[in-house]
Amino acid sequence: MQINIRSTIQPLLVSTMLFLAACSGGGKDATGPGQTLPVLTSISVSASGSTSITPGNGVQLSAVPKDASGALFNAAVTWSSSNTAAATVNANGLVLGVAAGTAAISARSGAIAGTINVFVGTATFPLTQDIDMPGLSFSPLQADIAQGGVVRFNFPALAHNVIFSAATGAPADINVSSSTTISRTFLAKGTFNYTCTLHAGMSAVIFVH
Ligand SMILES: [Cu+2]
Repeated sequence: MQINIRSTIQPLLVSTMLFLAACSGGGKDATGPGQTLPVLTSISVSASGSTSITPGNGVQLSAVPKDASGALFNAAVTWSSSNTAAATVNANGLVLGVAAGTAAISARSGAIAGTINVFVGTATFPLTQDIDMPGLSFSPLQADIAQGGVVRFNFPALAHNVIFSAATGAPADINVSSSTTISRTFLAKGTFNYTCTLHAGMSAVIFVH
């Protein structure tokens, strides 16, 4: 990118020196006789992946500053988000989804900026989830469900129980059971740990979103 500027400047050197002597100054907007030094005209912003993301997930953006002819222009950019409640962006253009919404992510250098819209959707979680009990364990060990979702505890021939840790909105415990399926509905969002008190180390967790 530096090469573009130099290759334009050097042929201009003699005439520019005369020009600068007359004008005393001249930044990158200075013009020499018959020629114009390149100036930053646009910044194009692109994404390495989908710009529809979910909270907690991200997408990498890149910015390409260009001059009027479309050639690369050497300029550092500053990233910003129009809606940090929906998505944030770091100094390197990495966007992180925060919550549902839309954010215009901009790369700016002086008066020139490029923008791309990022859409943050809420992740969808299942309304039903089966928990099996192979051996002396719950499976899956971690389950994510939507608020109001139902978890079906599938008890094998070997007896277990399901005892929830104290938590607001935790459903009723399930007493020692075998060869049956017993469901619990999770009406509150939160993290619900549970154990089988018959078997040491047999514990798992349900995240309600
Ligand atoms: Cu058990």
